[in-house]
Amino acid sequence: EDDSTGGGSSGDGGKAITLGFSQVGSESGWRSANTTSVKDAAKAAGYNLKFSDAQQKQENQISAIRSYITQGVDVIAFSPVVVTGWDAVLKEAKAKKIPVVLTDRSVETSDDSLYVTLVGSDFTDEGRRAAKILEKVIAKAGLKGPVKIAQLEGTTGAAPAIERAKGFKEVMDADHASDWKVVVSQTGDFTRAGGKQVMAAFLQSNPDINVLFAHNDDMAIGAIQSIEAAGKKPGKDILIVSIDGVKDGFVAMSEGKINAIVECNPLLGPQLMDVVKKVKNGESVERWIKTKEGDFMQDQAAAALPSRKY
Ligand code: GYE
Repeated sequence: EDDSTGGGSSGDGGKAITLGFSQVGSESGWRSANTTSVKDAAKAAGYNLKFSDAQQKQENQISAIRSYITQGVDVIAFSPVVVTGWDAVLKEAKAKKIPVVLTDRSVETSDDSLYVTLVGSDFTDEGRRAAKILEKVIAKAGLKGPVKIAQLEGTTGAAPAIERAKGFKEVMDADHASDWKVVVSQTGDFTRAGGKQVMAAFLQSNPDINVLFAHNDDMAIGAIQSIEAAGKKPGKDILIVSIDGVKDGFVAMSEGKINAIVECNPLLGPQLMDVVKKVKNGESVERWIKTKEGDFMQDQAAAALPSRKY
């Protein structure tokens, strides 16, 4: 899926910036909001945006980036589906002197000069925040005895999946080595269908789970369907903490089915367009431009819902 929009004037008399953007896919509510934000911000900035959706496949992203290199765009931005395997194509961009900006997700590379900056969240910290807010959720629910956690991981090999698990484990190992245990953990690929299916299997193999940590709201929402189908109450029999803070997550939270959400802001478009302009003009930018976000408990959900922007 490819499309190209804009191409008008840059508003300052110069030639419009052509930005090639390779999106991960459309796996979640977060992703849809992110795509809208990028498209709207590119339009507002007067850029010529070339956008492609990789449908969560790395090979599609690599070929989109290659085509942007061939077309000679001014700047390439992409949200890498997984962390590894980018060096070759990034070297091709560098050879053609096309700067690369990462958005949302990071890469692992042996050569730091292969990208200019990352605009996105601190996923390790989100994992820590999820564990911290789970402490509150457990205290509030008055859960006694061993905490048996099921973890629904994001896409295998993706930065947010790796780092959210890492941050969560860090707090767990430091403060809850004796009272918390992750009894099952598997990927649900950041999708509702994945969350639903994997949670159903978890409930079969480990019927005594009393906590779910989902790496995103969509998987939590899918899991809720399986929990209810198993005759249990989400948010009561199984306490749920997830990450993102999309509207449907807030709806589930206001219904009492999710206990807490760690926010991860997808509205990166305006910041990205800003950075792209600076990079195009040869200005220096920070290596990591972090997103600011908050944490929400269930009792804040109803009040926060109307003002949620995604
Ligand atoms: O949490 C999830 C999406 O990379 C931060 O990707 C993003 C994650 C987000 O599919 O919902």
